[in-house]
Order: sequence, then C-alpha cells, then structure tokens
Amino acid sequence: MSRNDEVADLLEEFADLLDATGVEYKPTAYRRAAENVRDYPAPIEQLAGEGEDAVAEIDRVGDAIAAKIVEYVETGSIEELEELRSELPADMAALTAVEGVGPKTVGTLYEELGITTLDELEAAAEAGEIREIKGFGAKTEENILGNVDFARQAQERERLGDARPVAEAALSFLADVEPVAKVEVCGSIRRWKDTIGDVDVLVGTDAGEAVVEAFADWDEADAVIEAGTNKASVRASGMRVDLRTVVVEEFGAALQYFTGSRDHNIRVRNRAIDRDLKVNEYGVFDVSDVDEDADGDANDTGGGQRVGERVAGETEEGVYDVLDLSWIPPELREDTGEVDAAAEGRLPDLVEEGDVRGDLHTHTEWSDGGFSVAEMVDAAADRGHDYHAVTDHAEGPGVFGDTGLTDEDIREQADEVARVREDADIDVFHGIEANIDADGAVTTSDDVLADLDIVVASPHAALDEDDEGATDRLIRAVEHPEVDILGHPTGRLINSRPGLTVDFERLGEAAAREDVAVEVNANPARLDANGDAVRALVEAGATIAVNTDAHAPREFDHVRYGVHTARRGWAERSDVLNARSAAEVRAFLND
Ligand code: DGT
Ligand code: CA
Ligand code: CA
Ligand code: ZN
Repeated sequence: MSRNDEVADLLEEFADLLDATGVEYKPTAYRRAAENVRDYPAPIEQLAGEGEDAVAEIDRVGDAIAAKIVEYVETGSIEELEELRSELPADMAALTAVEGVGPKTVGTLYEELGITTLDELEAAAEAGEIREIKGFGAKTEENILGNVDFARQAQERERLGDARPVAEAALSFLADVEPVAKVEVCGSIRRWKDTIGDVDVLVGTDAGEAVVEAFADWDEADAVIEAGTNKASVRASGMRVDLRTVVVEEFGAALQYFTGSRDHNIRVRNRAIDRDLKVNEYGVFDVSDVDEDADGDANDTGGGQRVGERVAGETEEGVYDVLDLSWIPPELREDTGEVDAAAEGRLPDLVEEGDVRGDLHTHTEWSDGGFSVAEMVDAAADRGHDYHAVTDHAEGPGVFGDTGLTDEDIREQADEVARVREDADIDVFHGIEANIDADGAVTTSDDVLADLDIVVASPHAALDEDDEGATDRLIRAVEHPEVDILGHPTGRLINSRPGLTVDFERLGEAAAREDVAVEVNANPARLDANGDAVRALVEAGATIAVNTDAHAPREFDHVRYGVHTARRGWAERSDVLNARSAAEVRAFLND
C-alpha cells in the first residue's frame, strides 16, 4: 500500500468516527480530502516533509487536515484520531459491512447497547434489543439480522481488486530476489476469482531456503505467520500471502497444481489415471510399469511422490499436453466443462486485455465524477482508446442528492461534449446512465434519450436479493427502445450487498433479441455481471460490454478486472461490444 493510500484510509476512518459521533459537514470534508490524497500523483510523505502548506496545496485539503497529515507522517499517529478511536472502540469496518448499518448507526449502537462486534450485534438483534432504540424499530432489527451472515462471510474473503495489487507487489519483490528463476501467482488470484481467500505465489529456484528467508524480510510483510525450508506465509495489507518454492524442473507441475481449482485438479488427475499417468505437484509420471505398492502413499519416503518415469513437469503446457489437452487458461479452471472442451479442441478464444478499444460507461464532474469531459476524453486517448462514451448519472431513484442530471442538464452537457469532440483525436459518444425504477421503467424522458448516442440503463435502487420479479424488471428495461447497454445488472457490491437475483439465461435471450449489450462492470467493488452470468449471457447469444464506470482517469486501470471476469464467463472478443471498432459500435448503437 502506498503512503497516499494509507493516509487516505486514515482520513476515511476519521470521517466515519466523526460521523458516528454526530458531527456534521466535517466528515464530508475528510472524505473529499481522502479521495484527493489517494489520487495525488506524488508521494504524500514528500509533501509532508515540506510542511503543512505544501500538503494544503492538494485540492480539498485544508489547513486542519494538512496539519494532521504532517502529524501522521512525522509521528506515526494522529492524536485526535486516537482519541476518537478510544471513545468509540467498535469494529467499524466489520459493523458497517452489514447492509443498512452506517457509521452513525454504529455510534448509536455503541452508545445505547455497547455493541462493538458483529457477534454482539447479532446477539442484540436476536434478543430484540435493537428495536427498543429510539428511531430503530422491528424492521431495522430484522434487516440487520438478515444481513449479518453476509457481512461475516464477507470478512473472510478479500475483493480481487484489493488482493491482486498485494499479489503483484509480492511478485515483483520476488522477481528481484537471487536466485529466483521463475515466479508466478497461483490459486484463486491467477484464476481472477472475484474474491480471494489468500494469495498464493510460486517460485522456481535451486535455493528455496534463501528465497524463503528473503521473503520473510519483505518490507511489505507486517508479520511472518510461518517460514520453513520451501514455504512461508506472511501477512501483508491484512492478507495472508503463501509462498512455495520448487526446483525449476517441477515448476510447471507445481504451477498447475497450486493454481487449482481443486475440482479442476481432480478432473485432470482422473484423466491421467485413465492413461496410466500420475499427476501431482512434482510432475506427471508414467506409472504403467509401477506396481501398486510402489505407487501407494505408504511407501512414500522423500521423493516417493516421484514414482515412475517422469514425462512432464517443467512447463504447465507440458503437463496438459501429455494428457492430450490444450493448455487451459486459468480463468476457466473451475470444472465447468473446460477439460472436455480442451480435449475436444473447442476451448473458447478468450477476449484479452488489449482487445478493449474504448469505454462505454464513464462519469465526469457533471455528476459524481471528479474530472471534466475534456480531461476524461484526453485520458482515454492517452490510453490508446479509439473511442469514449460520457455517461453521467441522470437524476432518478438511487442517485444521490442532486448529483444526477436533469433533462436540461443533459442538453447543456451535449454542447460541451460537442466542443470537446471537435478537438478530440478519438470518437466521443454522448450518453447518459439512466435509472431503472422498481418496475423496470427507465426514468429519463424518451425524447431526451432519443437525442443521445448511447444510453446505459442501470438499477440503483430497490436491489432486494429476494425480489422474484428482478429478471422481468431488467427485461423490461432491455426492451426499452432507447436502451443500448444494461449497466451493472444485479447492483451487487462485493462483500457488502448481494444484489438482485437474476436468471441470466432469460435475460440473455432478451438482450440478444433486443440488441442490447449487458455490462460487465469492471469496478472491483462490482464485477457485475460476474463470470457465471457472462457464461449464460454469451451462451444465450447476448453481447457484453466491459466498462470501467470510471469516475477518474486512474479508474480506467480497472478494465483488466472486467476483462478477466468476462474470460471467466468464456467470452470471446467477438462477444464484446467495446472490442469492436468505433464504426461497428456506432452501428450497434443505431440499431
Ligand atoms: P482461495 O484462497 O480460497 O481464494 O482459493 P484457492 O483456490 O487459492 O485455494 P488455496 O489457497 O487453498 O489453494 C491453492 C490451490 O492449491 C488450490 O486452488 C488447489 C491447490 N490445492 C490446495 N490444496 C489442495 C488439495 O487438498 N487438493 C487439491 N487437488 N488441490 C489443492
Ligand atoms: Ca489462495
Ligand atoms: Ca493458499
Ligand atoms: Zn456509472
């Protein structure tokens, strides 16, 4: 984690604690400051070294907050924050993970009932104590009780977007350690699963112990959980990172084994058995001449797992190849038909990160983004995109306060987009992110929508997991004649809100029929539609769009999370709208 992120996290915690104690306005100031510190292109410790005035140069960072940042960089803590923490010793992150519980509620729950943990919250709800608090009631209590489990599970797994950077930091650290010959992430990180239990990293080396030692000294490791001769586990940024070392000749077999998934490995191993081969983390071995005893675990001593003639193991391709399988991309390794597909030579030709040619869902300062139309378009051009769609929030259900655009705002914005378009090197589409109401109606007027190049329609409210009408509601939106893309279809927020329960096969059929693309929202808090949903959509013949929903240029980087989610759904380049040329996209939009 960079120091900027670290300071931003502290400012956000400050905001939550101020919120909890009922302070007004100040929390918003702290959150805005946090956002700008996070985005600031230079290291915060450098500015802090130059003094408070230098820190206060950052947008939205006033003198008071600047002083606290300097205090933190100089002393390692902020006195006022420590005081707030001791006044409210509740596990804010865990409690606010319960849908419907915000910092203010945490404050009240602590004051009234002394609640500090999820277990205490659940017990109080079960005992009927929460409904007795002024302003709470039975409905709130029921909601809390219904959401506690989800929040508890959420605590056990990290979002891909939080875990992947930790894995990559470990990877780049290890790549520079002598004598590391090969290094790769494996496990769920390599499969780009949307949540991650722990981070797995594999090293190929002939000096495992030295690598383990170096890893235990990694400066981003906050604690060493265990360290042996060929493996170690450390804690970094709150995550467990497992390192294993193997000799280079066995790297491919170990990579295959530790990438998983477990079910995929079982399927592969059974295929090997049919061929008198044995696959394990050390290699693939021909056991046709090996008698039962020697193959059994009882006889395993030392290299006992390396029984029979070794026929593969240095590369992962080799492991699959001796099983008459083409190499299977990690995203597909979930035992959902990928082994049969590999055997029959019909694996999909998956979409790749470099295939994306533009973003079709982004925001500017006209709604809740932080940058102007021109800045976003320039940033898109700098990334090498061929086109860019400006789709700010329209006012409507679930859109906060006055951030959403009125019909009049949209018309005014059209003039600005037209001006930017004149100077731009790339195609600029003017659109809107309209809202789908509880009945599936789109809440911006049809004549305004008709004038736009692109309409993304997304659900932002009434996101009840148990709503059986969710699929019909989304299909109604898809059938709206002006809608081009269905944005983040379930409205889920990973680890904090389950979102709508959708029949994606039926939705996909409607989307294919109506020529509406369904979004894979690449924001790592969403990844919506997810891999399973994409698979159903693509099988139904629907087109998908991998969009970042960027509110700032740096969020364009999220696109990879969307692409790999699409790959988990077996999507090919031809399935992805924004992997097409500007002319092809325009044709799709005009249909
Ligand atoms: P996670 O960490 O819960 O997000 O999921 P994974 O898939 O990273 O699981 P993890 O970290 O427990 O183990 C990494 C990989 O190692 C796993 O995907 C497959 C392999 N593996 C671990 N234990 C076993 C096992 O007992 N049997 C088999 N076949 N494979 C295993
Ligand atoms: Ca793992
Ligand atoms: Ca692990
Ligand atoms: Zn959006």
